Amino acid sequence: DSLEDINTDLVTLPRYIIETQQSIKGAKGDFTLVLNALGFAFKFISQTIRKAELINLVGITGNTNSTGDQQKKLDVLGDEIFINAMSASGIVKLVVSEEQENMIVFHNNDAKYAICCDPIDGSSNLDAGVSVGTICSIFRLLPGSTGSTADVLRQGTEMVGACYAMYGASTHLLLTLGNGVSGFTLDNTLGEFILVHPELKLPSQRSIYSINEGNSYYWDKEIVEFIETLKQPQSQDGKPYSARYIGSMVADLHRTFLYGGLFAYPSDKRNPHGKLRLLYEAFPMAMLVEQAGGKAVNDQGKRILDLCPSHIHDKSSVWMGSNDDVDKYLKYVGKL
Ligand code: AHM
Ligand code: MG
Repeated sequence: DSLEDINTDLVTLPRYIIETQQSIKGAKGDFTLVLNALGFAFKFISQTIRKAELINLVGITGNTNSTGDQQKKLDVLGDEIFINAMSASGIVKLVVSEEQENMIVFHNNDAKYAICCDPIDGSSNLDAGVSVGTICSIFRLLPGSTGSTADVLRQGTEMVGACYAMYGASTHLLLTLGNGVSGFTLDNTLGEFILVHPELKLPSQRSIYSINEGNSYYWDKEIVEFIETLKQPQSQDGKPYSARYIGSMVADLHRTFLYGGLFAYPSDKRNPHGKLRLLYEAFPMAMLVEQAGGKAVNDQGKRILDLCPSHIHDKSSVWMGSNDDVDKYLKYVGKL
């Protein structure tokens, strides 16, 4: 590139935070510190993943996490990086992590925020170099709270923000503070997330479905039949839907944000609430999807953000993505 082509007025994540501070639901200036800490954690995890194979971090540790999965070394590291960054921010009171059975409460006296996170989602893909990500929901503590599960066992509509970082060919960050979705890409040389999609909108329709069809033997008959209808030529263009399933929620949804389509993880006979966890998978993704103009519901057609977990690791079935494609499901099951 010639020097004239260089943009000398980049919107970095810290600049974006300062400039949008006013529009954040119920947030004061201290929100800046939360997002700075998140940005740092994402950069640190990103760099660690990129070095992993060379410094022998791949492979399993032999421990199991709260939901019984085998932990990878990187899962453990990602979790530590994340928790330390939140603690050091001074403004986060508690963290719920997929990798920790119990909520972690810090001694930060004036802290006002609760963060729920999956530090490295899709980690079963790590050794094959497939994209993984960190997913977070952000709550403000209840008035007078000194940090308890009540601060996060709330409806999804109570989140003040949500974001994910995807560690792919580049590191991408999608963030919502309840006022649309902004997309950033990490500039590795500057060490800064740069705003590249100021108002990201999810396309309203795209004939792509993303679901683990290997589970179909255990699905309800209605779900099997609905997916079959997607494989028939569609009225809009005479073509069937395409199947795309990476098996890494962040990567499957990142594609959905950019191209559109339907992502689902339904319940089945073995998993009555599906696989994905509400607080740090379904909620933050549902908020981002809705803020980008899409829809997010459970098997029964109930809006994900209206659900309320009773336990920090509760799960929910999900159907999310383009408005018209989610509506197609809702119509099929008689919920529209
Ligand atoms: P994880 O949090 O243990 O990594 O599991 C969540 C992941 C999601 O990223 C992905 O959508 C899903 O599990 C894939 O599950 P499956 O392999 O059953 O299709
Ligand atoms: Mg995970």
